[in-house]
Amino acid sequence: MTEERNDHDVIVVGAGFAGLYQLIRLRQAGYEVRVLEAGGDVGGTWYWNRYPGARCDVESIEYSYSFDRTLEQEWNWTERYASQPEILDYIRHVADRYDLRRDITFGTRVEAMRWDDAAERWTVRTDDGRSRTARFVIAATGCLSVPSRPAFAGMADFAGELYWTSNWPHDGVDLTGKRVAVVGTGSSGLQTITAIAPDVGSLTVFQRTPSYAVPAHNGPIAARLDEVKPGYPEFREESRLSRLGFHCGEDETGYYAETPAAGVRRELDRRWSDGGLCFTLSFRDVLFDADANEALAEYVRERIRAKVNDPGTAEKLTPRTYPIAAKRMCVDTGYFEVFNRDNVSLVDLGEEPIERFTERGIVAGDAERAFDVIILATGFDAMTGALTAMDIRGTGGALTEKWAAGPRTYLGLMTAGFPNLFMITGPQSPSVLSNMMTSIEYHVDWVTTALEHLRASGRHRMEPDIEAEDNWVNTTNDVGELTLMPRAASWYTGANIPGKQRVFMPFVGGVGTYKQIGDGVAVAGYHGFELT
Ligand code: N01
Repeated sequence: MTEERNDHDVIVVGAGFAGLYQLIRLRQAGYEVRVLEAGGDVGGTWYWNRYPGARCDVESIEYSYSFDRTLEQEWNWTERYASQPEILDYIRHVADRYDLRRDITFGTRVEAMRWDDAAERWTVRTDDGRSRTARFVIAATGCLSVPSRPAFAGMADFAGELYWTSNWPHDGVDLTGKRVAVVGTGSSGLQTITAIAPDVGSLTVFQRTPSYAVPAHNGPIAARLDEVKPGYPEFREESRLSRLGFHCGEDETGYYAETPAAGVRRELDRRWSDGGLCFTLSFRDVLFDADANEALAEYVRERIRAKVNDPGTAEKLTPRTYPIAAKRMCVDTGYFEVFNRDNVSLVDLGEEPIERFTERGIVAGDAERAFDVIILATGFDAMTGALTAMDIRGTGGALTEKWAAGPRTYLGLMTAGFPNLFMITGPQSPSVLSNMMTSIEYHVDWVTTALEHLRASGRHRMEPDIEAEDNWVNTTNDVGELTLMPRAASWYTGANIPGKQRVFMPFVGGVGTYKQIGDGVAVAGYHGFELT
């Protein structure tokens, strides 16, 4: 075996969808690349989040690579929404097909990066004590990759099994007949609860905030694939120019154009029976106008009441405290109906807060409930967590200091004072408000083209100028403030992490608009970046 070298053209951090595509593009462009990955294999989020029922909430024909026409023709998704095992099979297939693993070091977590201004290189230190250098570093570290792990009092005392959905055992867990608790009712919690309810002995759901959820209407998609595949390139191009990075039928009208109520109802019924996240685009003012938003919210509440037999339980499951879509919507496959089962019960943490864990289970309100298994689905330190978890030092100090009051980036691609460090789907880009595959491919292509431009023009250093960055931060904040989204205590704002500065982090102007801006910046000679 040859000794792995220590100096590279480019180091890519992360071997999920972003890191793998970045490796492919850089290889094609003739760069020598090393990918560093903490997990034992490729897959990123789909490698770690193996909990029962894990599934993508963007349709499989959209949530897949578009860069290779042969790949997109030869791969056949089986369901409208792909399950985690199928997505992992796909990403492994990609790794095999392009022989990617030879440039990836697995089981290695990046702990620190330091910029050497004289050498104009990054030194990257990993948890095996090793240091490598590279001219460029590309953080393909994901937006939802650092779990939030609240420390409940007495957690260590619990004598049963305790699992996090974000780091599910690879061999699976046998929950048959067991007394199971799930804490957390975001997408991960909803999917877990729906999947395990029929198998467990009893299931107790600990809910802090109820979620709005739209039905998936999942099912086989062979016929749809036959329809889309002949025109896949055009289909993908439409996605790239759309609002969310996938098709939603964006000929939507404004809410007031559809009043009186019959028109509103007709549109909501239509979107509901189509299923999926496009429900939030029923009217173009849903994110801007409180009445339009409330019309959607009330429609979902009515649906919840119709699904849940016990009115008291239905009311507890009904979201009322934040605008619909201001927190990430969930896409469900029978979640609310689960609460009609005799073996399922709901604990509203507003009425009965968790006091502590004990050897036997959980004390909430006045009651101790005993469990064999506790599952925590408590979310992530989103968007900035993976970047600030590394000790990154640029020309002016640490990234954590620079971002103490919230992330500051230019286009979500770079941050001033950290030359030659790129982020794929970084904060202040559409990222989590879009089909991640569309946004990943756009960023990877943009970064690769920028590196080629540097090389062709005999330059080797790039960073945003501070004025361009300030303008972009203001633009992102201003566009965010125009919407109802900052009104929810969501992970989009960092509100789920105690002590994290509350700032609305994604760019909400839409994927197509963002692409036009990013393309324009590049065409204008990387306007707002210093290239030296
Ligand atoms: O995390 P979340 P997630 N005590 O933050 C609760 C993507 N994803 O992993 O709302 C008690 O949404 C918390 O309560 P609250 C998708 O983008 C996609 O489920 O903060 N409860 C909330 O109920 C998604 O949005 C897919 O009041 C506590 C839950 O835990 C994102 O990942 C599947 C608590 C966390 O929900 C994150 O989803 C899975 C505490 N101390 C994930 N702390 C699909 O593609 C937190 N909670 C379908």
